[in-house]
Order: sequence, then structure tokens, then C-alpha cells
Amino acid sequence: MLDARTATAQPAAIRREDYRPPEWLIPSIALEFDLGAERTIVRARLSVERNGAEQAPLRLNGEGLSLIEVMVNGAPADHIYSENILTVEGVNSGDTVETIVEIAPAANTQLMGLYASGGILCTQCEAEGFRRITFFPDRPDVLSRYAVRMIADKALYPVLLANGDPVGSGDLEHGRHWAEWNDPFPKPCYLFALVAGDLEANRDTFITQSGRTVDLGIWVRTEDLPKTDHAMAALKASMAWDEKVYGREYDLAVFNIVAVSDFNFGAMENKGLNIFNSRYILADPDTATDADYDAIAGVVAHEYFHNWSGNRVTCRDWFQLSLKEGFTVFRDQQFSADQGSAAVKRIEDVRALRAIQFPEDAGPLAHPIRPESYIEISNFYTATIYDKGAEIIRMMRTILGADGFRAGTDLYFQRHDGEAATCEDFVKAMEDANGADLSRFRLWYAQAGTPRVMADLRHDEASCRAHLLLEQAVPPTPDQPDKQPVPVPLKIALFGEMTGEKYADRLIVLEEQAQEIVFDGIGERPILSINRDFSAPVIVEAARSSEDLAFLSANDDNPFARYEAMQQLMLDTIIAAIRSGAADHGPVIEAVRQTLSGTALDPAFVGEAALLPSEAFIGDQMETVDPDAIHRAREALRADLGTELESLWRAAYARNAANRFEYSPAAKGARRLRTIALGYLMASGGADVPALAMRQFGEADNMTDRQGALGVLVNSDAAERDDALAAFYKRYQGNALVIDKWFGVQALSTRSDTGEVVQALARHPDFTLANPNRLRALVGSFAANQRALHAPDGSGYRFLADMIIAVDRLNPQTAARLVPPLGRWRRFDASRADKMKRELMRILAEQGLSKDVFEQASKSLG
Ligand code: B3K
Ligand code: ZN
Repeated sequence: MLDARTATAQPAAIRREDYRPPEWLIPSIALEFDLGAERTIVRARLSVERNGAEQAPLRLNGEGLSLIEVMVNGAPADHIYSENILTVEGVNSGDTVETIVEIAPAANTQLMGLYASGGILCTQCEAEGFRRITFFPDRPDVLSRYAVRMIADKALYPVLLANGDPVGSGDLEHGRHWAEWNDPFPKPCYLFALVAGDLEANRDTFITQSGRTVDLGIWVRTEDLPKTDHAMAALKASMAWDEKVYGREYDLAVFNIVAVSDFNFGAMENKGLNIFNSRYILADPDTATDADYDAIAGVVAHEYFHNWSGNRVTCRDWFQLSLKEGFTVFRDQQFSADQGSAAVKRIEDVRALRAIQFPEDAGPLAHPIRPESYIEISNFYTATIYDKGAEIIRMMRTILGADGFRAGTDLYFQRHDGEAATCEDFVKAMEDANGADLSRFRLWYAQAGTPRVMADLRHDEASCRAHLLLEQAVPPTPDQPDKQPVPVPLKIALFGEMTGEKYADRLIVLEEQAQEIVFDGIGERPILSINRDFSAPVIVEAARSSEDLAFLSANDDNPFARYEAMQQLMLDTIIAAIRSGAADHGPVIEAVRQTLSGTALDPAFVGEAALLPSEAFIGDQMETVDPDAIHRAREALRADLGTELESLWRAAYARNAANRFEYSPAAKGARRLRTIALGYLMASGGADVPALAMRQFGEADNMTDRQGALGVLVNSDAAERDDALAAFYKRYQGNALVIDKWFGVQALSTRSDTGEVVQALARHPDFTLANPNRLRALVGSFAANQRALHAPDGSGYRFLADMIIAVDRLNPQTAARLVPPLGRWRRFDASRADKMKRELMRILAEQGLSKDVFEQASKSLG
């Protein structure tokens, strides 16, 4: 078996400015697979054409391939295979180049290329996995028509799927069979896919807006079939939504989705054959939470939307990744907002952005949404490319308006259909469709770092005028010491302190470093509501008193701004407590009391608004993060909120009591608020609360309530805690996705023994480094648990580094994703920082470290 790691002393960086068009094009490719888990033979016939006048020899990427034969026009050809490049001599435009290679799917632990997952053979090619299947110019600007023939044992692999449409199948001798698929749409090789396995489909159809019937299939193991209805409903809803909102129709006669258990990330948008991590397909009330249901719909939609934003129009090079990812995330966010509560969806998206992207943008791995260089592209599937990328698309829509934005996307799709495009092409289409000038806006693509906006509102009673002074600063980031101001679209409103009247409600685009806006006709002191709907991905600093924040949290008519005011009030209170040892909890308690008593409010919104900011987010506001002080101050506020508002929590708990499970926005909201109320009741120390939690745990007819109760118990010292964990494990033993929850909930516990518990769980027979979901559930959750990871003795860092080193031997891409928490050392005290740096150095000293982990660890060390 080949070592999964590519030993490199100092891997080289690839730079955006070095982009050159391909020397050769491959208009069509015929692939033949003789499939087996231990041994697969791949025969590829490439029609090749020179691109332009260059005389360069044909160079093809190939990694870990056992080369059997190279032929040109049917005759053996001279070639050199060295350093992952096959150079074929004497090739002319119009020739057919044929290679035969052997690969070993069962030995593929990286889960890139063709690999085996629980008896299923499947592929993952984005970004550079196709080169692990066959020799090819593995870059997204080489688009080809694919014809695929698969041969396999019929008993082991009765179902054979590939991109495009099925064109034939039949039996062979010795219990084997074959199938052929053709994809009429030219595509880059990262969108190639095949699946072979013992699968069954949930089948349905969709009739497109022009009246074509599309056969839909969601393929899973037979026992999982009952868990596929929600994904199917989401798929059909996505297809209809993309027609309605973007005018985009599906283009093939079939659309298949396959779920597999071993997958490096969420899912993959291969043309006509999406392959999914099973956690984003399988759901039933007993095993999936509301958050899982929502994530399934979101990811199904995301991958489906890629059919246009990514597949029909793809990326010229990987520096343009946000062209498809930022835009597609924005589209899936819009879709999800349309399915339920738009306000709650926005709150969730912003919370995720602040939890992951803001720290990334403030740390050693900061990069613009269109990076300038990378060592390993897999490291750039980041929250910045995806989520900040989506915010930048959203800002263009806010600035141009919904109709202008739609005109821009129509032009973009029409201009670039069938092409490999750039971020610049997208912005240009927006400009041309609207007669707009987005020159300065382009800085959002080029500059890293989260801009800060300072807002100062002054009121002059005599002239009935308010002056709003806005200033911005984009912080320095690695390789970008000096920044220019960016256009910041800020939705702003002013409310009168006495009357509550809304005086102004408008969009202001802050173009300059500083700008003053004057509001006339304001006879009372105004209160500033700013960055409503989170109209720009910035950090706003506006000195507002706790009275003003409490006013907004109770009265702002923009739900996001209302939530935001409450969060700010909570943050200010906790930070004050950390600084001075104690703080007045009164204003927060009153504000939460108001929100809880607001009967007109959606329970889901009440739940979100009543949640305290996470320990990590509080840490982000501090110069030096003090995990223990944060934990103490936050818990003290939680306890006071629990005690002071106990009767309201009890009422909310009772009012939102479960009936029969239903997946609807209202039922989801009720469940959310109920478990949040349970958490506060536990914090109040009520003697009956552990029993109440145990009852919820035992009686629940759905996973949201059961896992919610388990989470509350796992954070507590109640005797019921161990019983609940044992019962949960027993009930779901053998169901990998639910056992992931069992690992995750313990790794996220706020208790002081979490580090030891997690280390013990890493020795549990159900723990494995080979399955990315299990690894994320235990180690990923632990790394996100600020207090546990940052244990003062450094044991958390050591454990994390041990895991990174061990996983890197199997799966570098997944190992590299665990590195960033260690790179936050600059934000911690000297003792912790020193321990974190030592672990990064220990990782870097490993023999044969992958370039994935090398890049993340070396950049993190700075
Ligand atoms: N495009 C894929 C992500 C591939 C990640 C490769 N390291 C899924 C998605 O964003 O839809
Ligand atoms: Zn995507």
C-alpha cells in the first residue's frame, strides 16, 4: 500500500497570478472501469487537441496510479511518469491517447479518488481527486464530454451509476454485468463520479417548467430507505425554487443522489450524480434532530443549485472557488429562509459566520475570498470562501436590489454557460446588467480581514437634527498590512427614545473611510439600530447604553436587530463581569423577561434571543482570552437568569410541551424554546429539574427533544446524567449517525472533566480515526469546546496534536481541518500560547507530514 502522505520538505505554493490557459484540451473522454474493491483497472481514451500554438508535450496529472500501458492512436507510446506527471511524447492534435492503470479502492484511506465505503465503491474528485483515478489534465478549465462503461460483479455491485444519462446495461459471464452512462454536458473532471454498490432507490419524478420529466433517485442501503423522504421532498422543493427564483431549469433526464457513510465533508455536486455524506440524507424523527432536518434540506438544495452555479458555469481555476461556493451558499440560504422563519435562519447563519469565519479572518490563516496563493487547495474550502463569500454576494443584492441582482445572474448564466469563469466575470455581469460601477466593491474579493465600523450618533435638540458619524477600518492580515476602505451597505433605523417612533429606515452605503450622515426632523433623542439584517459582514462598534440596547431588544421591528441588541447587552454584561469581578445582571434579566413574556413572538425567535453568546464568541471580544473567567461569568449570568425568571421558564416549558412529532416551523420553534427553557431551569438549580430532564429524555418521540434533554443533563452533575448517557448508547448502538451524537454531546460538555472524558472516549471501541464523521463528532467538537481545549495544563492541546498526527497518516485533508484551533495561540496568555506553539512544532517535526497539515501548521505558527 502506498503511504497516504506525500513526503515533502517544503511544498511549493501555487499562485493566482501564475494562471496560464491549458496547453491541451480534451474534448471527449471514454472511461472503462473493471471494478473491484482490492483492484480496479481503469482504461481511459482521451481525444486531445492543442490549445493555441504552444508546442508543449502532453502532460497529464496522475497520483498513486500503477501504470500498465500508454498508447497513442493504438500504438505503444514513449512516456515518462515522474513526480505525479505523465509526459507522453509525440502526441499531435486530434490523436487518441489511451492509458491503462490499476488502483486499489479498498486501500484508499484519504477518501479522495475511487474508494470503498461500507461495501460501496464511490468517487470524490473535487478538488484534485480525479488524478487518483486516471491520468488527466486535472484542472477545472479543461471541459470534456464523458462516456463511462463500468464492469463489476453483479452480486456485490448490482447498481452501477455515473454522471449523465444511462445508455445501456447487460449481463456478462462469471456473474458479472456492465452499464454505460453518457454525460452530454462538457464538464471539468472534478465533477466526474461513479458509484457501484448494493443500493436501493427512493424514486420520484419532477416535471420541469418546460414540461420535461426528470427521474429522481435517492440511493441508500435497503434498511435506510425509510429515512429518505425528507431529502426527496427537499430535492423537489429545490428544483421548483430554482426555477421560480432564478429561472434555472434542470437539464438531464435523471438526477441521482447516493448516500455513503465515509465522506470528507458534506456532499458533492457531481453532474447528475450527487454523492452525499449520509448524515445529510438520512432522517426520521427518532434519529434526526430539527437541526439535522434543516441541514439536510440546506445541503440537498446547495448541491442541486450547483447544477447551474458550479456545473453549467464552472470555475476557471481554484482561486475562483468562491465564484461557485459563495454564490451557492447564498442561494441555499435564500432557499432555507423561504421554507421557514427567515429571521431565525439569518440569526443562525450570522452566528455560524461569527463562530468560524470571523476568527479565521482575524488569525494566521486569514485569506481573501479570492486567495492569492495556496499550497494545498483542500485547505481553502473555508468559512471565508463559503460563508463570507455568500455575504459578499448578499451585499451586491442589497446594493443592486432584488430585480437588479436577478438581471445580473441571468446575464452571468447566459454569458458563461458551458464555460469556466472567474469572480471578475460575475461582478462584471452584475455591473453590465445594472449599469452599475462596482470597482471599489471588488476590494471585498481582494482583501482579507473583517472590517470594523465605528458608529457615533449625536443629537442636537435645538435643530432637531441627528448626526451619524461612520468610520471604517479593515485590519491588517498576513501578507496584507495595508488595507483600503470598502463599500459597506448598512441598513440603519433611528427610534425615538420617548415615543418609540421610527424616524429613519434606510440603506446607507459607507464608501469612504469616514462619512457623516445627517437626519432632519428628529425632536427627541434617537436610538441607533444599525447593520439591520446583518446587511454587511462587519464588526460594528457603537457605544450604546444598556438602556438603549434593552429598548431595541424589546422594540426594534427588525428581528435580527432585536436579537443583536440582546446579544450585545449580554456580551457587555459578561465582559464587565470578567473585568470587574461582578456585574449588574438586572438589565439582561429584564430584557429576557420582556422577550419571554412577548406572546406575539415566534417561540423559535424567543429561544434564539434568550441564548447567551457562546464562550468562544465572548473570548473573541477580549484582547486575551481567559477561558475560565469567561466560563464563570457566563455561568453566573445563566444561573441568575434561571433563578430570577424561573416561573417564566416553567411556563414556557409547559406551554411548549410536545404533542406528536411534526416537522413544521411552529413545532420546531416550540421544541427549541422548550429545551432552552430546560437548560435555564437546570441552571436555576431547581431540585426537580434533573427528573424533568430525564422525563423529557425518556418520553420524547423525537431526537430533538431527546438529544436536547441529554445535552442539558450532560452539562450537569446530576445523578441522572450517566443513566441518560447509558440509555442513549444502548438504544442507538449500531446506528453510526446517532452514536456520533453520543460522542459529540460529551465532547461539548461544559463540565470540568470533559478533557478526561474525551481522552477516554478516544479509546472507546466505537471510536475510529478512519471515519470523518466520528472524528469530527469527538475531536472536532472537543476542539470547539473552548474551556476543555484550553485546559491550563496543556492536556487539551496535546490530545488534539496527537489526533492530528495520527489522522494525517490516513486522511490528510481531514487532519488539516483540526489544526486551526491551535493557531489561535496569539489570543491566549503566554503560558497557553507557549504550549500551543510547542504542539504545532511537534506536528511540523513529524516525518512524512502531508502538505495539507504542513500548510496549516506552518502558517499557524506564523
Ligand atoms: N463542492 C464540494 C466541496 C468539495 C470539497 C473538496 N475538498 C461540496 C460543496 O461545496 O457543495
Ligand atoms: Zn458547494
